[in-house]
Amino acid sequence: MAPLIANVSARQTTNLDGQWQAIVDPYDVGALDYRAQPLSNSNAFYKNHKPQSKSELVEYDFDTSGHLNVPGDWNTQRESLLFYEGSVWYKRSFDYAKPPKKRLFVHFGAANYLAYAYLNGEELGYHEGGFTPFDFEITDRVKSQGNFLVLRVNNTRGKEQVPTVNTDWWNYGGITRPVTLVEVPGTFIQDYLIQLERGSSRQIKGWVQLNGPQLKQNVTIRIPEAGISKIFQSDSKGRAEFSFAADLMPWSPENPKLYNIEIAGETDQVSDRIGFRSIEVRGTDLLLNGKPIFLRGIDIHEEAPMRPGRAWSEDDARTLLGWAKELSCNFVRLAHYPHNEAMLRTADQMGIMVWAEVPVYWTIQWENPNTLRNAENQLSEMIARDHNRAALIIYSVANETPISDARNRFLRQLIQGAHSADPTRLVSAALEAKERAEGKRFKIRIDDPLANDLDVLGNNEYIGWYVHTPEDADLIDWSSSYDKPLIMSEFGGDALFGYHGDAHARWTEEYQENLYRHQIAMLMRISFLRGTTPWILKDFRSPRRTLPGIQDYFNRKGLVSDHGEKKKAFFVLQKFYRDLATGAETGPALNGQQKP
Ligand code: GCB
Repeated sequence: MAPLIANVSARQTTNLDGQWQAIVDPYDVGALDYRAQPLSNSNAFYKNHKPQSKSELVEYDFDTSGHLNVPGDWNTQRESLLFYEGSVWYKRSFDYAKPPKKRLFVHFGAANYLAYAYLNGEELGYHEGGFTPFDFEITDRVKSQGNFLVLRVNNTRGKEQVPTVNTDWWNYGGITRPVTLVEVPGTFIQDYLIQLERGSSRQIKGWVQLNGPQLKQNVTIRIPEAGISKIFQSDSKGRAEFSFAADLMPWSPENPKLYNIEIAGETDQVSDRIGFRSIEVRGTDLLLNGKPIFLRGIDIHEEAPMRPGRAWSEDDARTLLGWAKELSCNFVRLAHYPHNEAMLRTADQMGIMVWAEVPVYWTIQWENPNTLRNAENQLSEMIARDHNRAALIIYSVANETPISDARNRFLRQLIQGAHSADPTRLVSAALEAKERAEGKRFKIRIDDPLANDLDVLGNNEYIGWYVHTPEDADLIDWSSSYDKPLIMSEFGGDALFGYHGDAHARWTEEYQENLYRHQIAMLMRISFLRGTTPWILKDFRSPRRTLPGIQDYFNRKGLVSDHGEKKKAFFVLQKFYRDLATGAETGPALNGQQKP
């Protein structure tokens, strides 16, 4: 696999989206023979072999096997594939007149979960992980006419994987994000980090990484609007590190200012839209551009807003983040895996801060070194893609993971990895706290050895749904063993849109509404709380949720139904967030600090 090319949309690209030929192959007969040995003869589907005579036996044919849309999950494109877990072979042909000195890459936004790539009957490589981009160099393999690109995508769940076999979301398979051919010069700008130095409001610090034979070059960074033009030299590894002062208008939710940035080497140039802001922790406070903030957030799964299936487009991002804006959010938690790049870029433009997460979810194989390598790789691919987005303030390394030495070791590696790949951002994880009864009240204490290593604490709780009644929230007191800010990263309960009853009838909008009211009152009593992301913006598909007539394989904790209808609790949260935003609600915890 080639190193990831940053900011693909700003390059010279050819889009390969659209209808791809597809063969559904539940037994992997296109990859393995009847002794389960890898195939490399004409029986291998990636050879796209055609019978050479009327007697030749060939048992597959892309041309007559039907099509699937790319990008798109396969589950919602054919009824027979809704629950499908296995392999699908995708094929697409293209011509490409590559100028002699240029290099060509094929870039996949994401394919869930394993992807095996082939061009013109030859293997290109393999990628593991369903939510991060990958690319292969095809400079020496591409022909001016008649190329065929084949991708076998397999979404079979495995214990050793990240995520593992057990989750609470749909295992959408397929090429779920765009596919592009990217043409670059022989030596090109592969990646760059241009952000404010941690803790500073005027020092830009970062690096540019070149790739190719001519690694020592002059590299210029220009910010025309700010009158900045700086020249640096890359070293023999193609890396130019820099630091310079700049007087820039800070990016914030109120004013999501983005600058045109031009990065030019001697052989290549690329431009981007980048915002500059600082994000820090001081005691239990979160400081955005030096001022205390409260994160008015919501959790989001990467599901399309108005149609079934995975979201991937800018339109999807605008609708989902538009609902968050309507709630008066300034923050979203993109659960439980890296979402598509359009979400991050749209959040940058709309002024919504982002928590981005890797799918280290529940109980994965903490002792397995391959599982750790895989998680580290997914984390670094996510960081590489998004590390220039001002909106992105927090990386989360885990969700609801049970405390053990092996888990602590595993997650510490990830925390360290995130800090060293990107020293500018904060690292968190969604933890779980234990409660104990004390007289008529209940005490919950944030106490997890991992908290020492995190910048910001996240905690998930389902008071009023899985435990206690909604009213019991009034009897709960929270404390923390750490002088750090807390984000209540999940709370909520299910309601079927349009299903009504009294406030104690499960699954009704009234139950959910009542739960939110008591939650909000409880949350406002937590002195170290600096953000909330209730679970969740929109109902989403989950194989765990079987109750007929209510769930029908949907988790119904959305504030918005899967058809985009707003439930009563939406308006409770909206009022709370509006009051916080205008200062009408301060709450004892916040000391009026949430403004501006
Ligand atoms: C959780 C998980 C989330 C689930 C949610 C639920 O704690 O983090 O992925 O979907 O609870 O609805 O139970």
